[in-house]
Amino acid sequence: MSLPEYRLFIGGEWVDAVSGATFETVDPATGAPWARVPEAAEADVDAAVRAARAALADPAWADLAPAGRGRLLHRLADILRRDAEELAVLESTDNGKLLRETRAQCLAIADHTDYFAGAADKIEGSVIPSGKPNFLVYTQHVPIGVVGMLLPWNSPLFLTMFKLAPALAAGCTVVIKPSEATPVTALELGRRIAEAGFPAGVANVVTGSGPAPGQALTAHTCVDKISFTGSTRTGIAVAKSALDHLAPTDLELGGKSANIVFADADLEAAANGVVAGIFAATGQTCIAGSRLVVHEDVRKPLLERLVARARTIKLGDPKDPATEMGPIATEAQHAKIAAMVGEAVDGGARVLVGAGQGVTLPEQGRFAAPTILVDVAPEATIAQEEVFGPVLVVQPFGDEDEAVALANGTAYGLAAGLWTSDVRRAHRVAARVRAGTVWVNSYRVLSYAVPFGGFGLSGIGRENGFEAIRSFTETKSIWVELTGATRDPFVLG
Ligand code: TXE
Repeated sequence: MSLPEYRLFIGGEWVDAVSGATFETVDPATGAPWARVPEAAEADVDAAVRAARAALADPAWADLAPAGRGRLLHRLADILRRDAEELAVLESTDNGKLLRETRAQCLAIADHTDYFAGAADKIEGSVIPSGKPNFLVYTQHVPIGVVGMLLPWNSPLFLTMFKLAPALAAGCTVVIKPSEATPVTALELGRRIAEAGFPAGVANVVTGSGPAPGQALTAHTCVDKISFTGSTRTGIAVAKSALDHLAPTDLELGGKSANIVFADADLEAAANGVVAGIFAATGQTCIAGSRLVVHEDVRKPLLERLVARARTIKLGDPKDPATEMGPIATEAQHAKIAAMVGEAVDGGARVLVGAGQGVTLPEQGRFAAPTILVDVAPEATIAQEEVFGPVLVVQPFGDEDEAVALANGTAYGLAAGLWTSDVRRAHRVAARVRAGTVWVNSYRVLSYAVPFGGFGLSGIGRENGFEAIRSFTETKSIWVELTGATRDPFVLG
């Protein structure tokens, strides 16, 4: 059977890679290839960047009023809402995520796009009392220019929209490079961007495997800003490459987030939140609550609940509505999870629940078992480094200071959950935890309106909310002399 074939989206046209090369993308639930996409190389990336550069100066985009950009984005939101089911199925096929989650995400991206559509004509500057009485000084926030966007495979469309909607609202033009593991939905998004009526070249999509196309994008001197989501290691390489031509880089990277459960917590709710944090999306999320920091007094009853729930999680076909955990998206990720768990066990960790210990894996497809590890030293790799899989490390504590020290005891700082019925403790600990997002008595909730990003190795910059639009602009200060007076030309005014 021939696979559906896609082409690159460059300058409003659908084109093959210059080399003519293609690669197959695989459905992780079956292990079978299911679509064929172009293998872009440097020449294709260069063509996409040039198209974005040309679109930036094209009056059809450059002279479009901000409200006009908003109207195009609203149109795109309507199209995304109309096609949410179709996109959700494609997304689930490409990365193995549960259809019920991709469905929610595909509806969420439409709302996300509407939010930024509404913001497009509200990017206000200010009038500055400059201290120079004969000058009127005001600022404008102008589009930063061409934005290179590099995306991972775990929530391809959802994470693309975190970048794309605010960048277009700000008036930028973009080149999107999806992960080689999940290239299809970015190209499908390109089709819908064209349908919405965005001028040619405003958004371009290039697909390719390996680091080369991403490297070509970050190194391109006509790219004015890079926005990256992915691993910390690649993020650092991307930022260094962009720095060579001084393109600012926003990085949304990994995490080793803690769910902190105090003795006064509602244990039923906390157990549910811990499950959401580590087993939802098969643990393949940057915000995974991969460490359970739990008070000694409630350790036993909470772990009993978690082990019982982990044993009954239904693994299987991500498109089956009964499935709770789908497969692991890539072969490399599958191997990484197994290696990290193996190393932890060799180092003395005890498996409370895991593969062959209360969990049977489906015979077909790339699956990983919900796994809970105890007796792990805080400095062990499994307690310090992102697994990006369904692996929870348990870290008991005796008092609040110890809880905060454990929670803050990694180089990351993306998210944290606090579980307590004491409102004073909730605010006190929320203030002390070094994380970009802190949920109190909840976990894994995001909104287009709420800034999202990390401290430390979890990244640089914030996505979502109005801050996201600002990050795609440069501030320009305009000085207007009001009196006609001449000044001493040899003295700074
Ligand atoms: O990500 P990469 P990978 C973590 C997770 C996972 C690990 C590896 O721990 O095990 O990353 O996943 C492009 N210059 N996260 O290899 O390498 C690449 O093609 C420019 C956490 O998939 O970070 C892809 O489009 N670009 C994360 C994107 O960068 C390069 C989500 C991300 O790839 C490049 C995913 C280079 N040198 C994985 N090399 C999260 N925090 O959400 C690769 N790319």
